[in-house]
Amino acid sequence: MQRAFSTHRIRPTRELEGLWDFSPLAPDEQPGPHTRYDYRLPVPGCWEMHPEFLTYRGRAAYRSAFSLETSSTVRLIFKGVSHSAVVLVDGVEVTRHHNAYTPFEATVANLAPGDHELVLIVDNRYGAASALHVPNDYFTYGGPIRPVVLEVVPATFLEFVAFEPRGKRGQWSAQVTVGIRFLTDPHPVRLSLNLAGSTLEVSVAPTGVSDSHVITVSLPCPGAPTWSPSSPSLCHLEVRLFDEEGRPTDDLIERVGFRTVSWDGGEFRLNGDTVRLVGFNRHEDHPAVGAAIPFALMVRDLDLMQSAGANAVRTSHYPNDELFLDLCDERGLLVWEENHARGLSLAQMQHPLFEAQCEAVNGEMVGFHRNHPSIVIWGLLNECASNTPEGRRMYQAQFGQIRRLDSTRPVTFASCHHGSDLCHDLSDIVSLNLYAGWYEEISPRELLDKALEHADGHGAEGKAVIVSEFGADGFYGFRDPSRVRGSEERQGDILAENLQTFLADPRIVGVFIWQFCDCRTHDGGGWFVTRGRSRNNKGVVDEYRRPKLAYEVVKGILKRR
Ligand code: ADA
Repeated sequence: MQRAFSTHRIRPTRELEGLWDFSPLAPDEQPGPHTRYDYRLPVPGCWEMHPEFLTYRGRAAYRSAFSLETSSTVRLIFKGVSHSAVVLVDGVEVTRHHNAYTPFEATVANLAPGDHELVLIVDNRYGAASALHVPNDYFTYGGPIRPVVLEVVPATFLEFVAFEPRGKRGQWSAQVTVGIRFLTDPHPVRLSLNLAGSTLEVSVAPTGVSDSHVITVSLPCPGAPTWSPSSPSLCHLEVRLFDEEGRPTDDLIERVGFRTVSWDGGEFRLNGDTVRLVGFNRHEDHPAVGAAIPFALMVRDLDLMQSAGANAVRTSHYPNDELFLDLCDERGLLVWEENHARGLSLAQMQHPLFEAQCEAVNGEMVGFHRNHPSIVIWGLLNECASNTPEGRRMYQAQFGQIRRLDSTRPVTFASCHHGSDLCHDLSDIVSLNLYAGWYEEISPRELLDKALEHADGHGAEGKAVIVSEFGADGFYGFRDPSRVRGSEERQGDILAENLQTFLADPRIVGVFIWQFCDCRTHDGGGWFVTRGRSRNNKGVVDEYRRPKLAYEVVKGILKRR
């Protein structure tokens, strides 16, 4: 299931889910007629869920087929392939991509009627081609972890629709940007836009020879409902494309919400009202499905988070599945969505592909996800080298890129360099990861004061502050009356003290508990040996979503707020 609503009424769309042929590949092997596909694996899915590939790190080919009634142009959309992909249609490469957690597409023109072969070469190795996927405190799986979609498009089709709400309750209007793609010579076209009872017809006369044309229009929508956590009203924005005879040839439907976000004066406001974000950091991980989280499990995670009293979630440390974001839109859960990077050292940031791969992820994250009203913060580069001049240059570049793409949401990053961070002046909101009582033997109040004192002297003064992580290990089922480290009791104590301290401080506009569920980590030496069970055990529920004592502790505090 790719989305929670239909994105087309006219454009034929099918999801290529099911069992695909599967074959592991040698390092330089190209799939071809010689390839023996001895396995059938589910798509979406991760190969680590198959008993023979539990720890396989390498290359593999997934193969499927599709058939076309007539000569057609198809658009293949991959919602997430972990972690690098090469796509072949009938043996010819049509696109390649790095990063598990953002969508990408390939348009293949004029395919003949009949059967076609689709091969996806997936690589989950670390190394020279991979700056963002490194052995880390979460697990990088192998495979198409999110849906694959096939659309049949006309020679001129709608490429994207971007929505920006303008105004306020009772006086809403929309700024809508539409991308049109011409596979033949650009020619005049007509569009209609429908949103919240308003309609607009637009004639577009592209100039030049570019195969893509972008127009921006304004649509008054005075009657549009306002989206808020307590009343998450959504509207369908339907764009249609017409041929010269006035027949509709293509469409694109988005689901949007009218709301504003503001972050000046040390506050965080939604529709002008002060809101405090309270919630969890969440990894997309489960022992039975890896990172290929099915719809029912997304719903379960959201039920658990919301019934604990959360109004927000941070997609640590990568953009999430669009279906999850759809659910957040529907439920009014506020989302901090962040790009893909966790704890990279300066040397890792100096990987020759790092900047280009980040730029691509940022573009895809904002480009594909900007229409979700639930996303209220963009985050970047969690705990990377923001304490070095070279790191600062890279943070600055990425802040600039994201702001150029979207100026309607604040941009932040979560810092662990208390006392030495050089980037707080770049951030709209200052976000601090504070592990008082766990990594640091200090009270939450003292650690927060220490971190703020430095931050305020380095560009944070007057800015809203979020405690973006705090937490402690708690091994599910390990109860101990002496409340030792790792016991469920101790985890509950540490979370309670931190949470109560931060909630009592009016400057803190958001708190995100580390973390919602235990997650698998890289299985290695060095600091990874501190990860008992090769898991990050700081979840308030374990990897199977069984609540720990801490879940009830947090719920008790949040419900009393
Ligand atoms: C960091 C990091 C998280 C996680 C956490 C921990 O703050 O951002 O991904 O690794 O520490 O559990 O130590």
